[in-house]
Amino acid sequence: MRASKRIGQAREEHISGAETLCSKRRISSMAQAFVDRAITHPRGMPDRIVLTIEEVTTPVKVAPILPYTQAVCSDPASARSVAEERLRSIGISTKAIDAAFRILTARRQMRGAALVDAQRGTRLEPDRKRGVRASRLGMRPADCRRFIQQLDSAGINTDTVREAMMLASKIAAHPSILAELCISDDPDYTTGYVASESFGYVRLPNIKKAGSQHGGRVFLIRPGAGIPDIVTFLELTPVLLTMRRKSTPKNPESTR
Ligand code: PML
Repeated sequence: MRASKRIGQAREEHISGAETLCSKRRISSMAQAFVDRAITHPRGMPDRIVLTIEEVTTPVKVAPILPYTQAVCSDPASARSVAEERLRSIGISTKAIDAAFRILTARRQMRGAALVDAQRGTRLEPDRKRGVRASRLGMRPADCRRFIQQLDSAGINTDTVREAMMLASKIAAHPSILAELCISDDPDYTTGYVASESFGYVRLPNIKKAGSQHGGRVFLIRPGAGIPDIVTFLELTPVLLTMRRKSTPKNPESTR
């Protein structure tokens, strides 16, 4: 679902978006829930709601939801130093970390995510303007209830956190994506995260100052990995997220 509102003649403001994977039986109720969500969003009433329902014809992969922790950071500098420490701990180079922060704090708004070589810090996505969009992910209702309970008891059960954790978990499931760094592009949302299969989903409060327009997602890629395979996985491979963990961290030394 994508909901938006026209501003003037040429611009469209994004109001909300959501997606899921579900059985045929749940199509109507999911469609209703997404429309309800679009018309009650705090960003305002959309004037356009696009609902796309597509049959899944490729095999569905299963991946666990990453465990989460929350770092204590009082400002962007301390959030950055927590992220740097985590990324270095799995062998991401300083060059690549600096490149990721440069991309995420640049004035120009990114559309999709950037792919960055975890050693050289070079950009790898085929189309820099468009970036790469992680899509086609969902959760079974029973897992979803457990997920909500877990986040509820931590006081962080919001659409934003749920969706970010699901997205990060799909992304971390690809063997050549070593880590992700995210700063929300919502000017009022100042919590970001750094995530990987090795250290889980680490929330970074105050990673940007309220009112800042910058943000986006950077995926740090194992050197030499095949980019078309990664892009196909992110954009087209359906992944069902589960609450069960299998613990096989990627080799932390492998990018050195
Ligand atoms: C969280 O609070 O854990 C989510 C942080 C990132 C949100 C990114 C987004 O705006 O989608």
